[in-house]
Amino acid sequence: MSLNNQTPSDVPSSILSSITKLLWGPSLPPDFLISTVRTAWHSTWRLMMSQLAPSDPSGGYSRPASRFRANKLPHGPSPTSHNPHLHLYVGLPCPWAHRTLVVRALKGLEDAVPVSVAAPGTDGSWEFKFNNDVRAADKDILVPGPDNANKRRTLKEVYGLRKGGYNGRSTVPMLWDTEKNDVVCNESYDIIQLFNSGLNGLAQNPKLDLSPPALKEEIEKWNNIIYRNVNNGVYRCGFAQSQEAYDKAVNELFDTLDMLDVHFGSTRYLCGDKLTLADVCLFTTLIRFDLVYNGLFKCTKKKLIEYPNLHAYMRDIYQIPKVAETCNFLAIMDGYYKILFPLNPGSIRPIMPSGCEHEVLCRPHNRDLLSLTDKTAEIFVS
Ligand SMILES: N[C@@H](CCC(=O)N[C@@H](CS)C(=O)NCC(=O)O)C(=O)O
Repeated sequence: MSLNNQTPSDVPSSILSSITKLLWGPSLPPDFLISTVRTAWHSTWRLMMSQLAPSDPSGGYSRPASRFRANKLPHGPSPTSHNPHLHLYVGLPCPWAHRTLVVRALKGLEDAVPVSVAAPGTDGSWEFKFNNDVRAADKDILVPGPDNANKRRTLKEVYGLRKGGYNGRSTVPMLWDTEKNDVVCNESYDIIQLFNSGLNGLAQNPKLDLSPPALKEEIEKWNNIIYRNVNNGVYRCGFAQSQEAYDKAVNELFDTLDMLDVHFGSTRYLCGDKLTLADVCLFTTLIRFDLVYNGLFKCTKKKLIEYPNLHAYMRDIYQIPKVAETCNFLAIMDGYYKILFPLNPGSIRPIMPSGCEHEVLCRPHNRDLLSLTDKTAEIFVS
């Protein structure tokens, strides 16, 4: 082919192959090619991972602490406030934000706390959509949309509106005070505690208590195990930067899932017959397990569907009225597979694994038979 027939993109590769021929003959020695590319790719990967996921010296993922904690905020709304001017920012792929959507739905806080749903942009930061371009099969399922409170383009801009500005990570979930124009809190557990008991004057379901005093200690015990080994455990697998760190995380994760599967053989929810905040926190990780963590985060020892009791437990919670509408599977898969570039450079979203479909999750779970007291579901959602 003459140079004149070449497209512009052919030219650099033709120059490269001429140089290669001059230096090495007809082709590069394979060892040299592989070791050069491996070194370059590995250094680039390490650099990208250090931005995505800070690690400790052993290569283990070390999650940064949330900056705005409800209990530390001097100007947060009074928990009993009747007009708290709150607005919730979430992203659908995020398991931490998903907790707040589930508790908001169960407590019937949709009118009291309006929501704006952001979507991940190509650089991983959260942005708002003006046309709903993340499709949902069901019209009731939440989809990304505009910023209904501040009319901004990105979540970073919203964080930046607070007095004194903000340069840190613009994470979801984030609870915003529309009167004071300030961040109330960006830590999911604080937000679900506030939704559970702090806004009962506005909730359609004020009697539902997902953290009753008698169960607080047990809830905390479960949260401590599940946060480390499961909620953050899947991230410790996916973001591990050494074999040693991955092995530790993956063994702790599956040991805990094995233990939970046994536990759920005789108990309906984590703390007995009553759904609690600890169940909500476990649910939002389980619902993503086969969809994204099993493949992308290398949580490969087993699929969740291979755990009969855990899978039925997840279906039980999925089938509580209004919970399924908070689960947008396509947005979850896109959010992980298309955005976490260092883990999936080709950005190809795999086909949905069988067993993750709405129809499968609606199959009978028969877990009400395990309830010791009231055999009917404990959750009454208005
Ligand atoms: N500890 C926080 C974690 C929140 C979090 O890490 N959110 C992620 C999405 S899953 C995020 O918004 N990341 C954006 C960023 O780090 O810039 C919580 O529980 O609320």
